Amino acid sequence: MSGSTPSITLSRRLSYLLRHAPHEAGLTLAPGGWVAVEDLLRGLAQSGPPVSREQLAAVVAGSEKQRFSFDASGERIRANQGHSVPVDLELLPQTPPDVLYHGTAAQFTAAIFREGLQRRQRHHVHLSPDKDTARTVGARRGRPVILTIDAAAMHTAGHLFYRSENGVWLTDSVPPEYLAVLPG
Ligand code: HQG
Repeated sequence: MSGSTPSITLSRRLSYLLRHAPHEAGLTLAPGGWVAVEDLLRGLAQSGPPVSREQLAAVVAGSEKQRFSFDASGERIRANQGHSVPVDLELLPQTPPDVLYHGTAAQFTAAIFREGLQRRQRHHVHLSPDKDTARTVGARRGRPVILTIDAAAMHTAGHLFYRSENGVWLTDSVPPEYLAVLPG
């Protein structure tokens, strides 16, 4: 992509391979979404410009959204969330904060209040604990609208919530009765 720094380009390649198309680099995600670093580096070299271990480590450490992580040994890597390929991230259900936020764009709100929030291509609906993140996410697609989610009521009603390693809250869907537009 023109104008992107090498680390953004690599971050995008990693997101693509580790979340959406591991097979394109000959990779298979193990439970938890893990792949061996060695296999990833080989797969990257086979599917585009080669990448060194140091470059990989720099992108993982430099990702402001902590999109990727190494395991404790440093020999395996995964995307923390956002997958479209089937993978069990082995997250445990957790009690969410009472209120969570979802940033979307104005053109989607009518459908969202009809059908609820749906996970679309991803494994889960992504929710954030803060409004600013929600606003940034919503602004990617149009005029941002921030929705509040009554996570406490959903939790009481038996909906499961998971927290990914980078602080994003995940759930299967949010029915319309738990949603409201944040004024302003
Ligand atoms: C919308 C990025 C109509 C939903 C971001 C969203 C985030 C509906 C879009 C992370 C709908 C799906 C996730 C319904 C949901 N009718 N529209 N019933 N239900 N939608 O990208 O939450 O850079 O799959 O509001 O920063 O926008 O990938 O989800 O607009 O953290 O690390 O359908 O992706 O992070 O879009 O973004 P997405 P999202 P990364």
